[in-house]
Amino acid sequence: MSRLVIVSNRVPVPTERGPRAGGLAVAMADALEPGSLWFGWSGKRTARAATVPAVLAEADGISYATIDLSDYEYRLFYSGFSNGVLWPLLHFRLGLVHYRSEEYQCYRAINRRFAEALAPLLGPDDVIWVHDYHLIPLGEELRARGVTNRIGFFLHTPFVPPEVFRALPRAEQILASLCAYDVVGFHTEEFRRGFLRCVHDILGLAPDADHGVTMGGRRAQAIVDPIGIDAEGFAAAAERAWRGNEVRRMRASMAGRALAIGVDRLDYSKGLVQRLDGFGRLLAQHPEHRQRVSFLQVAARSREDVNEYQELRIALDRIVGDTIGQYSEFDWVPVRYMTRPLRRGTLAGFYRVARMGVVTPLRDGMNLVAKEYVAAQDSRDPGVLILSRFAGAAEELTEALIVNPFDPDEIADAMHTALTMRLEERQARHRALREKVWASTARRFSEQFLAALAGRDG
Ligand code: GDG
Repeated sequence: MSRLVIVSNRVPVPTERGPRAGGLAVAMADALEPGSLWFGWSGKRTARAATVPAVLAEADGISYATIDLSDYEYRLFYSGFSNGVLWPLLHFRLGLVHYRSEEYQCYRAINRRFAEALAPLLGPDDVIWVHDYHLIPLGEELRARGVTNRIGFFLHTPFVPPEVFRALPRAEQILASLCAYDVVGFHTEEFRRGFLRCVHDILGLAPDADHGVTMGGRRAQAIVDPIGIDAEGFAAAAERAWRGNEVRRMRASMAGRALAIGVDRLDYSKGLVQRLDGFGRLLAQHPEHRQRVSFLQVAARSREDVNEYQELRIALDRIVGDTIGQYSEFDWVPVRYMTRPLRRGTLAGFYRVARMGVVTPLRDGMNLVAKEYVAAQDSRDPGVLILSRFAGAAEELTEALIVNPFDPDEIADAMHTALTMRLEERQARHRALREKVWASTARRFSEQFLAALAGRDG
């Protein structure tokens, strides 16, 4: 059997046992088999550029190979081109794109360095699976080093139509890099369509009938493969946590009131300000909910070196402070707000306590929190999922209360509907959602991707 080699920007090295926020790390942990190799950045920043040979470690039968980045490279490659250009662009936020050619050069150089460090570790039968927008040119760089293995790429963010993608300086080069893979995967049909339209309009290549693009004699197959979670495992964790100390403390602190929950990396794509505005409007328009519900927003800090993330934090501090100041009673606060991550088990337990899960990103590739919230519910007395129509998950989870995340009034209306929904309707919606979350798991996601990469049907 061939060995699986996973490549991602950040490798969760086995010594890191703390809680992790981030969809990729969580989904891959559910999918990795013993014998695999995981390659990428160690997460360490050094004063000077790192040497090429990767550092190797092993845990639970999985090998980890990592390289470091210098502070300078981190700034240009990670905070700069990856998170200051590609991330906002792929989330339709052209106004936040800050392109600098030196950052793009560094982005290419780091992808070259990844390829130089990875190529010597590869065996002839290895199957290579590259993840996410930081590493788009990696496949092309491996090919340039004579690697002929099957190489696939999965994009965890949305993909945009050509009208948006054209704004990217070097759009042609980035698209051509994607075409150097054997398989390019997206969460939804809409994203794949956007990609194929870009290839057509910007590169002038016509995709074939089976969503393939042929460039320079090589064919790249574009597939739709929605990511999922280990639903069974997550549900079991939620049940275990229900009997644990933290959930007990949480329930005692609610004193019979309803809990609403939001869990996100602190990111402008997640629609946090509009969501809190929506909750404030619920309290303004429906005074009957005051003192009856509290909103817990867990927003683990991320990418703090990027300006927009610092500004978002200030905006959130302000709206949380305003809402608390305006509506609190001496024995009740409307909003609880944490920027530290929680343990995964605790999170699962809190989802189960919550009467509504509020997932309202302005754009999201998939959004695993939506699926985790569904998996954690008690089917006898389930909570209600409020979900943005612009999350990839909305393509599957149609029985959620679907909202436009740009409209705080619509969010407030959905919250009112959720808080007043009868048990039978909650159960019926949850039954349908549960079936979908159990059918579209992390395991199915990786099996389908690897089948496509091996040239088999999923
Ligand atoms: C990208 C795409 C796509 C969050 N806070 C804590 C915590 N988390 C965990 C959640 C969830 C994960 O992090 C977040 O995943 P998402 O999918 O919601 O979002 P991104 O990080 O933006 O992920 C996204 C995903 O990749 C996979 O393809 O769905 O669209 O943007 O698992 O539970 N975990 C813990 N404490 C926290 O405070 N333990």
